[in-house]
Amino acid sequence: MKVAVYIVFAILLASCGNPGVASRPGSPQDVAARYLAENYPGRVALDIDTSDSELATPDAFRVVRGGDGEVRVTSPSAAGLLYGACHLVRMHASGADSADFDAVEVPAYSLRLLNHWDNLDGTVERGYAGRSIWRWDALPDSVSPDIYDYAMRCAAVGINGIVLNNVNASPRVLSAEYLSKVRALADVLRPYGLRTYLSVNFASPAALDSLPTADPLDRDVRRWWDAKVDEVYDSVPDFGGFLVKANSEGQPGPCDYGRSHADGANMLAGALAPHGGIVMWRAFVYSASDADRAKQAYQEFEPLDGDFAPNVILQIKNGPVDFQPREPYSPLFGAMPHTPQMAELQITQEYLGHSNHLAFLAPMWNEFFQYVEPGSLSGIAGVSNVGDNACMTGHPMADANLYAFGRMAWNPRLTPERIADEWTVLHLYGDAAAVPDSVKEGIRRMMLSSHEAVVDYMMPLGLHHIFAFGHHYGPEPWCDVPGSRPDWMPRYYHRADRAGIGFDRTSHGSNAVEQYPDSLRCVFDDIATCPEKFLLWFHHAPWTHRMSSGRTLWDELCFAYQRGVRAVDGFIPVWDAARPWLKDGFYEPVAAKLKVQAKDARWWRDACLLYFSTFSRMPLPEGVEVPEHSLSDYMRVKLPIDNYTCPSDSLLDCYR
Ligand code: GCW
Repeated sequence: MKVAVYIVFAILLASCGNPGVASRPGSPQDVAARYLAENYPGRVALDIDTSDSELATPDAFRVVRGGDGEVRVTSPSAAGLLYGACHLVRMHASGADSADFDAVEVPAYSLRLLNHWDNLDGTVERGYAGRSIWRWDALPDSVSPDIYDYAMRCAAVGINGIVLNNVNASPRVLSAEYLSKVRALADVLRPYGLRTYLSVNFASPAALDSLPTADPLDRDVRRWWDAKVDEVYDSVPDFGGFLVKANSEGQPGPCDYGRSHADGANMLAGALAPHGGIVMWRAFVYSASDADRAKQAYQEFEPLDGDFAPNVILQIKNGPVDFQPREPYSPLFGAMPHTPQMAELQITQEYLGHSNHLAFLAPMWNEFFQYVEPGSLSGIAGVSNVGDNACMTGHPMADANLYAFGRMAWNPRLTPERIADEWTVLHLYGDAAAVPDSVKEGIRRMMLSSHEAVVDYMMPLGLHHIFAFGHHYGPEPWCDVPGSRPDWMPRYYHRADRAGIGFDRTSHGSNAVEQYPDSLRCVFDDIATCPEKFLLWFHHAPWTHRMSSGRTLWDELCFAYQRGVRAVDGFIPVWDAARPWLKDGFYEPVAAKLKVQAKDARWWRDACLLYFSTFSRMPLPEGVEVPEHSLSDYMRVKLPIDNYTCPSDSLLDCYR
């Protein structure tokens, strides 16, 4: 089949006035035409072509420029045409000569998904950009116009599926009432090449229909899921499948009935298989056992390799604990050769300063792909940072993370530099061609160094999980909530004492290193070869341990915190210098947030160093600023959970 759509048609489409629900385009090809009409000046033909052997997957596309100047985009699918159109717009915006537009692009993964942790009451777990963009209450009768914009933003970076609701899933999402809302959303998302998925609560049969059990081997339970899945597909014929958090942090699961994760996943997979649906089963499990939390997911899942149905994919967080500012990769990756796996990355900045701190995450994800071979994965999911705020991602610069996630889900080998350059040209600068090189270079360096800066002022050298309890904003390495699980307390992770600091996961300690392939196990196990960025993840090192810089560990720690503070201070003049070149809506909010970030960076440095010095009993080295307040003052700081900014300059006024 060959269908050519020309821009003239697209202009007609685009000129229908403010597009209400009814006049929105109906297929990805229409969306592509419309997008080109609005963003690309030349003539473009969009042709479905199923005969091109280089276009090996449906979303792949080819872009060629004909002799007459017309550009031709071909793909086996309408969605591929949309991705090709977006490629063209990207290339055009970045000032590339149209001769360079020619490309064959095949996405690395057929599953490039966003996971929304959106609750049905409109709140968003770990969301820092307002309430749920879905506006569940208004559905199905009214669909927020923001959703169309969001869908286009997703399509423009190649995302092709969305899990609509929180993994801590309410059973109600599968009720008839909510399925009608889900259907309305799926109808809106479909033309943008976005498939709809749902998180499901494993106890749904019991919770929704009062079955006496949710045991996956129970015949009635299986029937219930079969019928429920049929009902879902009646509403959404191209429904993608289920995402499941089971037996994790209090969620129900198959282990409640003495069954394994494979039993649970396979039961759902059996219901979905006739419709072509999949199960994404999360590996984020840990119990309050004595075993090192970093080892538990591996211990639970590795023995199940080969037991899962073919349409089950194990969804694994990038690191073995939980989206910390820096973690080594999870050793489950690559350890289950008979089980498809996908990576779960967190775009929302739960552990990276929420939507107050600038942290461009492409370098962090790039580091993950240095260890995990992209080709070993079947898909990739990102926990969304989107809400109904005017700035959809809460921090104007956090849009770069949504962008980076999509681009890396398409091609994990794209460099952070390239992604930062693309995003700034498309979204940050008014007229990119006019921006002086010095400004561009300043912004590029700021973005590329921003994640490392956050690591430095929060948790350098492999420290992790020393956040304030609950909301995870700000430092609380001393936190001790009586009666709470030890593995939810920072001390469990930093283990500072008179001798040193860090979690001994070596062969002499918890032996978490044994879960890594031999080549890495040896490197991580030996304090002399362990990369210093992971030092305190794997070792309980003496305060006087000699670092490669020649400094003691204590001094190095102090300098790292100080370096993080300096880096953020340095972002402020860079941002000010860029002011004349920025699009509207960027300068003021980011300038204000950088001030908060600079203040928070000092808070982290001072609180952590004062606290750790009670163990090291060593002085701050010269060059590290003297803390403004006392440790006991910092220990009294209590941040209200829903208010992370304040006008006052004094931390103690703000946060107590
Ligand atoms: O990071 C932790 C978060 C929880 C989250 C959980 C998970 C959705 O603090 O809020 O729950 O991970 O990934 O399941």
